Parts: sequence; C-alpha cells; structure tokens
Amino acid sequence: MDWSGIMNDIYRFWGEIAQWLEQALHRFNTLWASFFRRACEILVGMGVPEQQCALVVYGILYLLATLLVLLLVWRLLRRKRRGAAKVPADVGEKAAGESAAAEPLSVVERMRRGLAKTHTALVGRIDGLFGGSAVDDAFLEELEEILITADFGVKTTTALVDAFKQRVAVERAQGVEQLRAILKQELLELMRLPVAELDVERQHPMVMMVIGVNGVGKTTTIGKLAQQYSKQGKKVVLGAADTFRAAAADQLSIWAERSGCDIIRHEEGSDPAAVAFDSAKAAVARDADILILDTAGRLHTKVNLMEEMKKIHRVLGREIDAAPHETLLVLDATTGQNALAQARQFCQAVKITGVIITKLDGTAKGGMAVAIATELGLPIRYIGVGEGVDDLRVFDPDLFVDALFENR
Ligand SMILES: Nc1nc2c(ncn2[C@@H]2O[C@H](COP(=O)(O)OP(=O)(O)O)[C@@H](O)[C@H]2O)c(=O)[nH]1
Ligand SMILES: [Mg+2]
Repeated sequence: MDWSGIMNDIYRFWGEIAQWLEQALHRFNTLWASFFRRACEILVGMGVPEQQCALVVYGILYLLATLLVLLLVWRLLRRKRRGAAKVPADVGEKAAGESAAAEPLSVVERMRRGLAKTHTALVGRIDGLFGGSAVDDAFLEELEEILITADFGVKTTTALVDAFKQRVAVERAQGVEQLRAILKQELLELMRLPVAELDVERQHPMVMMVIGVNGVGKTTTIGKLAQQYSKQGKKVVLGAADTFRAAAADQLSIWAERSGCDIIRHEEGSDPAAVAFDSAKAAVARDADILILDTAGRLHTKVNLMEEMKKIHRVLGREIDAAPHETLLVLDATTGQNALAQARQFCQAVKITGVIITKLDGTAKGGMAVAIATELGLPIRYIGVGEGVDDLRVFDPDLFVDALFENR
C-alpha cells in the first residue's frame, strides 16, 4: 500500500478545505463589513450619533436573536401541548373497548359504562313517568311494568312498588327528584343483606370454589380475580378442576401465567375431585393466601354435575379446615330470570355463599341482580361489567343503584 500517496492526498484535501474556509471567512467579513457600514449610514440618517452606531447595531442584532429563540421555544411548547391534548382522546377510545387503556377509568365510571344498557331502559322511562301524572293506580302499574321489563322479577317488583307507594303516601312526595330518591332508597333497602363482606384474609389459605353452568364466565372471572389479588401482593394458586376439555385448563393456564400465579392441572377427563385434592395440598405446601378452584358446568346430567360438586366440597373440607370458605355461583346477566332458576338448582346441591354476576354490560336487564339478592337472599360478591380485568368489581349496592339511576 502506498502510504505516502495516501498521506499526500489527505494533506491536499485538508489544504483545500482550509482554503475554502479561509475564503468563506473572508467573504463573510466583507459582507459583514458592508452590512455594518450600510446599517451605520441608515442609523446616522435617522439621527443616531456616529460613535454610538456600533452599539445600536449590536443591540438590534441581540434583540433579533432573542426574539428568534423565544419564537422557537413558543413553537416547541405549542406542539407539545397539542400532543398532550390528543392523548386522553385515544385513551378514552381504548378504555371504552378494552381495559388495557393506559389511563385507568374510575370505579364509578366503569360501573356507569357497564350498566349503560340497563340505565337507558330504566331511567328514561322512569323519569318520563315521574315527571308526568300523580302517583295513582295507572302510575304504579306502569312503574311495575318498567321494572319487570328490566328483569327485576315479579316478587322484587311487587315488594319495591309496595314500599314505594307507602312512602310516597306518607311523605306526600312528588316531582321527579323526590320520587326517584324514594325509589332508590327502597331499592337499596331491599338489596342490603345482613351478611358479612367477603374477606379473603379470614382464612389461610382462603379457598374459593367457583361453580356455574357452561359459558357463564367462570374461568374468565377466576382469571380476573387471580390477577387482581396477585396485584395486591397475595399468593394465589389456581386449581383447574374443569377437566372436561383440555382447553378449559389451557384457558386458566394463560390467566395464571399472566398474573404470575401457580396452577394445578391434570389431564383432560381426569377426576375433578383429584385436582381439588392436589390443589388444596399445593396451596398449603406453598403457603398460598388464596386457592381458587375452577369447575366444569357441562356434565351430561344435572345429577352428575351436582354429585361432582358435593364430592369436591368434601375433598376440600378434608384437606383444609372448613374449606371451601366461599362457594361462589357465577350467573350470566344476559340470561335474565333464567339465571334465577339456575341459582335455585345449585342451591339445592351445595351451600352457596355468594354470587358473581357477569356480563352486566351486555344486557338491559340488569335488574336481575336485584332479584338475585332479594329473592334468594344470596349476597352478590362481584359483578362483571366488561371483559377487561378491571371490569370485575366488588359489588357495592350503593354504587350499583347510583349507576342505575343517576342523571347522565
Ligand atoms: N361482556 C362480558 N363478557 C364476559 C364477562 N365475563 C365473561 N365474559 C365472556 O364470557 C365468555 C365465556 O367465559 P368463560 O370464562 O369461558 O365461561 P365458563 O365456561 O363459565 O368458564 C368469554 O368470552 C368471556 O370473555 C363480562 O363481565 N362481560
Ligand atoms: Mg371455564
């Protein structure tokens, strides 16, 4: 390799650049000098003393440079503000569909959105009625019809309308606001049950068995619960006792992975009670806070299904004192009064301690939640108002009734 040739080339190249820079500097100096001279002439023409011309020229240039910088900063800030203004709109769109939205919705807002269909069916008609005629027989009949349409059930509707009628008479109530407040209060009275709240710290491990017919949302609900409890720092073990199809355990495994909790599963078709046994053993050995057991809801005959439930109950009780501590029945709100019939059948087989109502977001018949609480005397522990993890909520009757009746 010819090093001296290369070095010569570099020197020549560098010499050319230096020459070009020198020329550019020279040209700039000439330009600057003529600009400066011209500016001074103008300033003198305007009456500025000649000795102060340089000062004024530099002052003007300094001012211009400052203005330019300020303009740039202003433009940058404006662009940033516009960008920020766009974000909430995007977040809102996502949140409406999926709960993977960056900005979490408040509990009240989720409840409002989830119960929107029932709210529309109920409040528009009720306000129309309350704002119209006096409280007479025709009025009460129409109120009854509205409540039945929202699936409050005949028994609950009758009790509610009777209580409403009495209070209105005693208090001589009238006008939309007053009548609506009375209906809300009476509804809350019906829904408040004298039962303790679900307390997962009551036992260690706390065992929850989740039952219900096929497709109501058991596995999804367990997945959401696992994720919520794990987030709270609890150690959760899931038991895949729905051994009817491998896909059921696969579905639960995905949730377990997502929330970082353990899962006990056996092969497809194996004995669900054996899964319950292993799950209970594992929960104790691993010092878990909570064990949640998924079950199948699709055995060929009802008798089989109920026998299986009883067997799982017995197995759990033998392994962990007083387990299962909660037997939660999952009901699909979109099935309306049919869910009530299902609940009655399950109640005959096992001791149910609470209900989880799913898919309240998909129905205008949210009144069935009231019917469950009042007609079966079972506390509603959670409600599902959407498919996102945060759409499963601890049931709060006040919040529920507010979301149903509030003005939007
Ligand atoms: N819209 C809505 N869908 C739900 C809710 N809970 C569950 N689902 C859906 O219901 C379907 C059945 O759920 P799955 O958990 O498999 O029911 P399982 O057979 O009882 O275990 C799934 O598509 C879930 O995404 C809810 O609260 N709202
Ligand atoms: Mg399932």
